[in-house]
Amino acid sequence: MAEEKPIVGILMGSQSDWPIMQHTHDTLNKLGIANEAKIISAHRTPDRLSEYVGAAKKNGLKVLICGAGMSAALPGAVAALTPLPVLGVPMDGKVLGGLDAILSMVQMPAGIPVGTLAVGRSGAINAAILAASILGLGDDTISDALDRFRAEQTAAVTEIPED
Ligand code: RP5
Repeated sequence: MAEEKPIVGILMGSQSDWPIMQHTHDTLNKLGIANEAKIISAHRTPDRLSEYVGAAKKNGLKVLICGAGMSAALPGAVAALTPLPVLGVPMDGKVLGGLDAILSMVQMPAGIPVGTLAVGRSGAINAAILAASILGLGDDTISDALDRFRAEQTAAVTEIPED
């Protein structure tokens, strides 16, 4: 059977971001949302960035999720090149525990938004869930998958803490 065409692009500035961004990939898979992951750096691979993002909408991508650390320029540079929704995930485990990255991502100039999530694993998971919320507005299958995901999450929370 042919693979489904990705509708979410997961971009990251470095291979070293993958252990965190894998949570985005896994969560999108749980939600049944076709996705692809690419290493694209605003600073180290600027041509790859403009080629991929320039063609993203035409290629059927609907949301781009960008993980980056340190100066974390990737989501801003991506957002500058496309009208698609861009979500940013600041990396932890780098300098200043990710504070540098979140401040860089969140401080976009008016006119070019990046939806910035929490630092690290929580942000990576929530970026996938937020992408599902956006996509679910126009897709009942994704909307239903998100409802199920949230119901299962609620059912998994025990009322009494275990030893
Ligand atoms: C950013 O700086 C990347 O997103 C990554 O978090 C960091 C560089 O990491 P290394 O490739 O040096 O591990 O561009």
